[in-house]
Amino acid sequence: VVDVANEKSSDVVWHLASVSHAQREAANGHAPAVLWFTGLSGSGKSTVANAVDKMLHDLGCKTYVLDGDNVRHGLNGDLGFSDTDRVENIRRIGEVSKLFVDAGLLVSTAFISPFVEDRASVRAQLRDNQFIEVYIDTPIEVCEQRDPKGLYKKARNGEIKNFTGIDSAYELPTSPEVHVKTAEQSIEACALQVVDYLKENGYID
Ligand code: PPS
Repeated sequence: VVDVANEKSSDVVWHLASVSHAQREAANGHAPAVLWFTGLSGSGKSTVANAVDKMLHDLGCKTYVLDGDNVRHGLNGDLGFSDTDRVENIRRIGEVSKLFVDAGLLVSTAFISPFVEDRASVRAQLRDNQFIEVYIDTPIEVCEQRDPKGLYKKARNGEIKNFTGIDSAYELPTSPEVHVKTAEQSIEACALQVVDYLKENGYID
């Protein structure tokens, strides 16, 4: 029995774009890329990503932020925090990021994205240099002390299961393009570190 609904139809034809990548890049005045922020809950991913977004916007770049909590209310509202759901969460975000990059934007994504393999598959789907991994490296003790949503407390009490860093894995990035330590410098300095990477590598002027 063939499940027709799940088969990719041969009637689906990929439309060629009438505006080229080069034309989009020239109009935007910068190269497109995804700034993939990864790190523990409470590490500062969203805060640094939004600070970077503001700096880039002020420089005249076309930008957007995809944020964990927001996306989980909409597009990924059907997903929880099992390993399988986290894999699907990141797969979908990867696809959405690819569309934003195709549109010529500098898109910042702020998801824990705990598994090396999932981050690697998003990278593999983009062209060279279009995936910039930004590791928000904040010790778990600091994240737990910050505990902005009270989730670490709940995880320690057993009220939340599968909490990253407690009873669910976070696989460390091995060679991130940018390595940010929020416990050692200000948010502004962290954001500047990312913006400087983009300048030094010719994404922006
Ligand atoms: S993942 O692992 O990439 O799929 O997670 P993500 O989509 O980034 O969602 C993380 C936010 O969800 C809240 N939350 C949890 N995080 C980790 N583990 C468990 N079990 C969990 N339950 C809820 C938490 O607020 C995370 O937000 P951040 O911004 O990371 O603190």
